[in-house]
Amino acid sequence: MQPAVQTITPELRRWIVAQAEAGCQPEEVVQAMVASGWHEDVAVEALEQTLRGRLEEVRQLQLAPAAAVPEPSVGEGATVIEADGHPVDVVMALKHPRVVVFGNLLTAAECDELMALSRPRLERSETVDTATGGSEVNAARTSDGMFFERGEHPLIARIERRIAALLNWPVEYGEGLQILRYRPGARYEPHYDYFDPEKSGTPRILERGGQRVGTLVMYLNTPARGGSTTFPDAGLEVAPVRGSAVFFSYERPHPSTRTLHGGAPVLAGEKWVATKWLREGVFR
Ligand code: PD2
Ligand code: ZN
Repeated sequence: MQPAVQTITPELRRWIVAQAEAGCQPEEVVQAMVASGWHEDVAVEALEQTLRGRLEEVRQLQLAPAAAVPEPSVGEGATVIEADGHPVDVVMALKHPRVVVFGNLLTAAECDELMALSRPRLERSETVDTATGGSEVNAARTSDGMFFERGEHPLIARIERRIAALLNWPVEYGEGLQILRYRPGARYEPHYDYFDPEKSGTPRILERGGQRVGTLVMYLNTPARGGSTTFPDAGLEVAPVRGSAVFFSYERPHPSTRTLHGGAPVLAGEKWVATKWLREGVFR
């Protein structure tokens, strides 16, 4: 028996939406709720509220305009892209989700220098907390990390110019480069890189350059085993190979972009990556 005051929980909402999307008639849903102890009037109210809300969500989704996104010039079958004077190999491209894998984006010497510069500054990784706009230690990411300021070192500035040329996206729209080091067993649970529009802290985060619209993960070493970057919705795994990189873009902050991605556990050795996140506008 349900309590006298019956509240419409998120689980109940999800269940109602699932029933509706599976083609159940409203009367059947109400009947099922009544059979499991809900008062009929509360069941009808819950159904109405939930489906009205869902309709609004779907409307907003349809109306949400696609943002412009970074895009490398791979159109005419380019196998190499000259980016700020540095030849970058095009290894693989996927349309949806938009994913492009590059080879030789960074030289071995650049990878070594990035690791050396960041090593003394590594700390247990924090992620932006969309509930508050602050940052928090995230159990889903068991790596150590740090951020460089944009242009803080000649090497960083050179890499940022190369990325801007490669992805046709202004240097000023990029966040500072993030370095992550994964030890054996460390991983990064699948997630989206855009900021969840439903979270209360997101408007604060968006004041600095708007939404993230693209990600470039560059591999600074080749782990002995494991550590690929996975895209579960595309069945894609990108092997972490020193100097290569995976780029993906997302024109709206929504799972329909199929950009769910994670870092598979590192099974042997360490994994080092540098991530460049690209915003819609100038990141200050
Ligand atoms: O290190 C990775 O493979 C990885 C996976 C998922 C990095 C990121 N996300 C990221 O930096 O956002
Ligand atoms: Zn990510």
